[in-house]
Amino acid sequence: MLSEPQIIPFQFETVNLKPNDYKSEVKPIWCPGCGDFGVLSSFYKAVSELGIPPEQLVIASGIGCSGRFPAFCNSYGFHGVHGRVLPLATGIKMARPELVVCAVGGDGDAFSIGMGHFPHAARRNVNITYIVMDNEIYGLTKGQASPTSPLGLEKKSTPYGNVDRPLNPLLLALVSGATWLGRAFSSKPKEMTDLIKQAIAHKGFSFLQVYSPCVTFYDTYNHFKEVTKPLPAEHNPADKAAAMMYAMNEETLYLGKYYQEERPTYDDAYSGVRQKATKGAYSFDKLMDRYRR
Ligand SMILES: Cc1ncc(C[n+]2csc(CCOP(=O)(O)OP(=O)(O)O)c2C)c(N)n1
Ligand code: SF4
Ligand SMILES: [Mg+2]
Repeated sequence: MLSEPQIIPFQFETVNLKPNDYKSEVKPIWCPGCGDFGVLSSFYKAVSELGIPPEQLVIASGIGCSGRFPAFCNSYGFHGVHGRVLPLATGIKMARPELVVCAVGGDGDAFSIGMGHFPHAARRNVNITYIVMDNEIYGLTKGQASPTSPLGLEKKSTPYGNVDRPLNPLLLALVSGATWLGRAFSSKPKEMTDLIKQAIAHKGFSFLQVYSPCVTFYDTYNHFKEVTKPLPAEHNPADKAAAMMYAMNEETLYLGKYYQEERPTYDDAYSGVRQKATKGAYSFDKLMDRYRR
């Protein structure tokens, strides 16, 4: 069952635009059938239904096929360097807290080179939305194993089978302190749109893992159709232990909203520090006083 997102009071007037109004003039160059097309369509729909003015929306990305995402959106965008999307998005949010900031990227970008940033963004509860298009492979560099590739996967970088156990992004986010967690599948657009809306509407660090198959280097459409299932209707997203239990299930991969909690955000906490810093012992005026005497 789809749930209504709780809309945060945005600091701007919402607008009435169609999903197509969020499309840029740049046409996606993904391979036909790539799951990322579905994620992009759901994203257009989600921001249109939330009424976010394009000039109040920033999309930051890392490097990978998925990292091309901001170019296809009529909004502000920043295609950063590999693995650094979270510091980038954090900086944007700290400098312009009134903007809606979304970070997007792939599983390699997020959990290989960018891994050091993930638990920290989660524990700080930066008020941004992070959408990881997880195809369990490095797509852009033509099919090497990633940290979410299954054991035994035979690909160019693992011709005798992958011996690295995959990590579990949802569990990692949960234990690190993310305050909103969900999982979607690019072939389930309605549910995915609803989850993107909820993730953006949540005040705090929202993490959405989207299974988004790479048809060219690792076609997992049939696999995910078989093993995914909606979270049971009775699951209470305030129950962290239950969220953990569902996230640990490796046979059935549950889709939906796993967890949500309200906790002060990093940007709010930092605005308190800023206020103190302008008046306290280390304020610019107080420091300058030393030289005025
Ligand atoms: C510093 C650095 N190291 C390595 C690369 C090469 N590189 C580009 S994208 C990528 C991985 C892409 O995989 P993923 O993040 O899963 O994105 P996908 O293409 O699957 O969407 C790598 C290793 C790079 N661009 N920069
Ligand atoms: S290589 Fe894979 S991830 Fe990249 S655009 Fe093609 S299908 Fe999508
Ligand atoms: Mg990938």
